Amino acid sequence: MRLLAKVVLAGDGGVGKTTLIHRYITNSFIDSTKLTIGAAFHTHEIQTGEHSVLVQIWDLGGQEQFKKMGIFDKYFKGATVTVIMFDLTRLNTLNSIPEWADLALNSSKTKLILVGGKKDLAHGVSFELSSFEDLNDKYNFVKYLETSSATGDGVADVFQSIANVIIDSTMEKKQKEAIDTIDEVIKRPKTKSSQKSKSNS
Ligand SMILES: Nc1nc2c(ncn2[C@@H]2O[C@H](COP(=O)(O)OP(=O)(O)O)[C@@H](O)[C@H]2O)c(=O)[nH]1
Ligand SMILES: [Mg+2]
Repeated sequence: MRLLAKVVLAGDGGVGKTTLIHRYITNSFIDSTKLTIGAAFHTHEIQTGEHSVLVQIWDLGGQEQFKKMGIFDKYFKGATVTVIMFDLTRLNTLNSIPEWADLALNSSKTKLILVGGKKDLAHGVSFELSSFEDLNDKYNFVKYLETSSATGDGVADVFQSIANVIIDSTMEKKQKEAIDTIDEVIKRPKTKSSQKSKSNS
């Protein structure tokens, strides 16, 4: 199966979103606060088993500070997966998770993946999905992962998880469509023409 999906990165400025994409795509670490990918989105193909998932990854490019101004409708619209990132070395970045999650869910039916970045600098600070019980009750994260773009730790896992979510969502959607079709067929009273077309097929 070949799929295409929009993936959006969210999270406060400086948590490591741009560096994470860069690490994944080029397998290198750039230690610069001014890193820009120079485009609204990056396209990348993720191979997973027999499936190939083409993801369009949207990065905020420094506009994180405007999150209260309601300019993000287009940014999140149509997203299949949103990665909400916080910084394991600045735990106040956890406080913004609900805002980012609400912004994403207000504009799309996206699934959410939570990522704690800069694991290499975190001096052992580490969480599990169960650590975020209240948040998770509300937002139902598909997964929680910790990453280091400096060492590469956990980076590939994020993108594998993204691909898996896209594959699962597509399967679910197809299944739902199939069930809807069956429901429709079952509910529809049999007419002469539908009988006829059935025997013809
Ligand atoms: N040591 C370390 N530094 C990181 C990591 N991720 C990002 N940084 C640094 O943190 C700063 C902000 O990263 P950036 O990707 O620009 O954050 P963004 O604003 O969320 O896109 C940069 O100086 C990065 O080099 C990481 O995993 N480990
Ligand atoms: Mg950035």
